[in-house]
Amino acid sequence: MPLRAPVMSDKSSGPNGPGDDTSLLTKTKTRTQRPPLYKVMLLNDDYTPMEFVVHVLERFFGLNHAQAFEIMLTVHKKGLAVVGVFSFEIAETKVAQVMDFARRHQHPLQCTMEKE
Ligand code: TYC
Repeated sequence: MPLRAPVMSDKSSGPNGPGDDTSLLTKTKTRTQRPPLYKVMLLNDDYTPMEFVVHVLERFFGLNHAQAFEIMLTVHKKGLAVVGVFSFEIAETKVAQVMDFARRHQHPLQCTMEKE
């Protein structure tokens, strides 16, 4: 590469030496937006059989039997429990699936979602 003598337009080496570049730099901070998340909750009632709730948790929330039983018991004792956290569309689908499944089996089980 041919060498040339430094000139004034070389911003890194102006007449006052290197580092005198007064041009304004605009820094654009890019913040990654995370999608909002929604808690899906099961509510307790006095009529839905425990085994049915356990089955729902295994079938629609991918829990193993022990996890499903534990969450079912939490709902039974505390009145409700979060069974999963999802994007809006997935949460909506889970709620609809559970509500439809419960209705078809004539159980009053309620499933709701809430922004985290
Ligand atoms: N409370 C119900 C019963 O005693 C069991 C139950 C658990 C119902 C969880 C709903 O989301 C529920 N049979």
